[in-house]
Amino acid sequence: MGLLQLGVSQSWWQLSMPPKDISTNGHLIDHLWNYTTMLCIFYFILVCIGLFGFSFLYSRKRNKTPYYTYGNKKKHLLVTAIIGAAVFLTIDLNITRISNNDLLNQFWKWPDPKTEKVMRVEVMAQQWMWSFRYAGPDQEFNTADDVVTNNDLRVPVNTKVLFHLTSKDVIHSFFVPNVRLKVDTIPGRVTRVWWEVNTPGKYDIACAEMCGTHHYLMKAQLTVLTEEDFNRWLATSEQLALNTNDPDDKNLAWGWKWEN
Ligand SMILES: [Cu+2]
Repeated sequence: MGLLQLGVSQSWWQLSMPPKDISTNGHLIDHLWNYTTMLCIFYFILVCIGLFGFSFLYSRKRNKTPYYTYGNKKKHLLVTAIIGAAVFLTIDLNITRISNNDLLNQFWKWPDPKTEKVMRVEVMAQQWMWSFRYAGPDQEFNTADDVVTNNDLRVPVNTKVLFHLTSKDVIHSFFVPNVRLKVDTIPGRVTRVWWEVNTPGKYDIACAEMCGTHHYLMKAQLTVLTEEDFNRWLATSEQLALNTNDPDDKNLAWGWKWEN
């Protein structure tokens, strides 16, 4: 039924497009993607023109006497060097420059919970599910009042959310297509990622690292709520956590002390 609905409401062209970007920085990734794709298409067309153009120009029909060359004349070396430099400068070096700028100016500008409003979430990946942990009323992680959910991540809209992630078993990858973010979760190490999303709704979270038999089932749901709805949900969940969390339950204590 899902497929049928997709087929009816969306064209193949739409289906081949990336999902809706709901983040403040996603357009940077889209730009890099489009830039890379466009330049690859451009050079592909150039190669085709060369391949078919020269095949036509130097066909046996138009060249009765063969001409042999080793391509080592000054002219040949110059043309080769220019093409090589053009590809390197316009694709390789430029992609490096753009992505480096994006990292320095946006993605590595970590929000500081001490000086601005930041929602903090700890993420534990394991075969084959995602667990999320909120600090609870005491603002300390891995205490009895923590709100812990499985495969159910809820965040407020228009708020910076900072994630610290790790894994219980093998390497997984936290992937949220609508936010254009992907970060590995590694056993024994804490990785970080942050975002700010601007559109309430429900979105997919997937594992993007082949992590075992049920890798394909390792998905969670992201729910972006208005600040009001989020606060109401968090308050209810905190109350529930206070009433039901068992401080001696080892399975519940997978969190860690937050370090910036
Ligand atoms: Cu996984």
